[in-house]
Amino acid sequence: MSERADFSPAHRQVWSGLATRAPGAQVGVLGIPFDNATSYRRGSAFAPASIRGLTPHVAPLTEGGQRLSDVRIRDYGDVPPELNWERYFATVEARAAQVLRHPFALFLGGDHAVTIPLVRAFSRSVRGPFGVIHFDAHLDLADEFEGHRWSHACTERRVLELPNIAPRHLACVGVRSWMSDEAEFVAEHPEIGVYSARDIHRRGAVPVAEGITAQLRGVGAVYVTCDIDGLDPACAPGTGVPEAGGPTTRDLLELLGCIFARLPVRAMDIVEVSPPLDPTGITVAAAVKVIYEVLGWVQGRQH
Ligand SMILES: [Mn+2]
Repeated sequence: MSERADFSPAHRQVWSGLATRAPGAQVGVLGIPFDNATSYRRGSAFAPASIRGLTPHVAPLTEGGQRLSDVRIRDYGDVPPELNWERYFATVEARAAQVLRHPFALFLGGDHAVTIPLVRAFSRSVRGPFGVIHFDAHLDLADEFEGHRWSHACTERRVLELPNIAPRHLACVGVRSWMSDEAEFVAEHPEIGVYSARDIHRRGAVPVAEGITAQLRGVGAVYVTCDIDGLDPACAPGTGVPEAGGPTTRDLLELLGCIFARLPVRAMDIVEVSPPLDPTGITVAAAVKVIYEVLGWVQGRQH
């Protein structure tokens, strides 16, 4: 060991020193650096490296001062991108299945299309019906977008084709941008929960989260997909398709805190963080803040 390392605090490592290769880690992590499905500005392929790169500068404590001393993270690295989209998604699905053996799985996108193979793996890893909470400015319920059925605008439409999820167990949160075929689909499926950015602003994050937990009550497992463009661009400018008028990072933390306390969330992804579009780094910082609070909630479950 070098002298320099001796003077370096333990948390000056990736994941603040919480990473381990030993079996039995509570949290498995996988990066999916893929942004070929982005319809506008790219760059989310750089997100896993940027997110990990910030973690040595974060102390292993939550915002409430809880030490993350009991959480261990097994980081499986990234699924290296390749040009064959179908083969890539098959690889992502297979690698995700391994990560889903941990009590909690954290996936780092990538654009929102990566959620398609991730939720497919999730649907196979759970018994019985599961729910999805989709935090996003957009619904991602298009059947096809610009000729692609695996566009990042089609994510939840593909998810609803899986055998063990019903439209009534999908909650779209932070919504403030629609396409006409999405409006038609939601009109045909009024049991889909749509919680708009305006709902969060007017009613508050916790009452909205209580509505979501009531909607998903009874499902055995929940997957949370967190598109960073769900946040207001003031909080998260570094993303491909920004939409003004969104909730704050504070709102998101309050929402997720309530959801993790009340529902069996077994996996989460954070997608659409685009470091090249994030000159001050606040979008990556927002993602890391959310991740560390999630680690605190996952640790709290063991006790
Ligand atoms: Mn999305």
